[in-house]
Amino acid sequence: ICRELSKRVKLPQYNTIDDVVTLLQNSNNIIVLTGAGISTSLGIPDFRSKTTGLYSQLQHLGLSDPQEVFDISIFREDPTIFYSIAKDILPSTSTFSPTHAFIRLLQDRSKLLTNYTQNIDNIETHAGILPSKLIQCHGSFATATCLECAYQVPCSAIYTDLKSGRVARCDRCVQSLRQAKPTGGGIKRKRSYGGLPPKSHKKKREDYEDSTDEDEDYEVAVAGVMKPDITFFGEDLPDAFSQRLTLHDRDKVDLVLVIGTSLKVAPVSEVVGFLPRETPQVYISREACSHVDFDVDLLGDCDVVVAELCRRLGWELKHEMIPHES
Ligand code: CNA
Repeated sequence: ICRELSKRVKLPQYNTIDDVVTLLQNSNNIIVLTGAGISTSLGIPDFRSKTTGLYSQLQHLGLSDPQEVFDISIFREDPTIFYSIAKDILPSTSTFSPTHAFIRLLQDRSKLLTNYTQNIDNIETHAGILPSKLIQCHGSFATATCLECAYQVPCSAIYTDLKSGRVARCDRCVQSLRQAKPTGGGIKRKRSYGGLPPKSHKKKREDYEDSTDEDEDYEVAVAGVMKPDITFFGEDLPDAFSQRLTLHDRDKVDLVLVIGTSLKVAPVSEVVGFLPRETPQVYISREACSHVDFDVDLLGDCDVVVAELCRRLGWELKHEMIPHES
């Protein structure tokens, strides 16, 4: 009850951008909680921005709810839905935004406790955020795993499939299908049709009997589906998320920066309320977050806001997207 009451009382002493500058100067255990908004300047759409967000572009898939693209039970039923849009959120760049550079700067200045990112683009790694400082709450595109046999590969192995919108299949499953195949080769192919094929297909089926290409097509078509190791709705978050938060960070944190997220996806949306209320909480995003009462809202483009914070702090934030003062 005390926590709930205190949550409603805004800490009075922090209101302005200069208060945030002072907080940044004095804090040494900062939690930075990030979302898709920190990567939009790199051309990766977020989910919920009104005209540019992925959800507004998904109407054509005929889904009742665009979140279904990332629903694990729907993925298991029909992975083509996810694969048809994966290329839109797949990072094709190893660059990072000024906001990623800012988080790296906090790390270099020994001020970063943990960067909890909801992003799956793995760009924090390109920016040099150390694995020991990074929790990828929703996994990432760095690796992919077979739903059938749990074989894991780096995502580079299925990159071509992701880019072309084709469902990636497991190499190891393809191999074992080949090894299990009887020498005649025809039995498995016939099972796939579940009975006699329509007459019009007969010639084609006969052709299959001697066709290596068709054998390969079949083997690939029934092999295990590769799923990038991102956390879909309906899947558990990595254990490291709650372990780090409860056992490592909660008692140490002295400042919370929430950047570029609508805070609408649980359980990450509950992190701010879970941390001690006496810890100052700052929100940096384009629009205010109506369901969380932050001490300070710095509204605007996050790259611009962090550049301005660094300018006032006298910290050099090196990035090609930030104009240099002459
Ligand atoms: P969201 O719900 O789309 O919210 C993004 C927020 O950022 C919105 O409130 C925007 O107004 C704001 N925003 C967008 N661009 C900027 C900008 N340049 N400066 C400041 N604010 C900006 O996305 P969330 O991250 O809150 O939702 C969590 C989802 C999104 C996670 O499951 C992610 O996996 C998922 N996602 C990740 C990526 C990525 O990895 N880059 C891309 C798209 C979606």
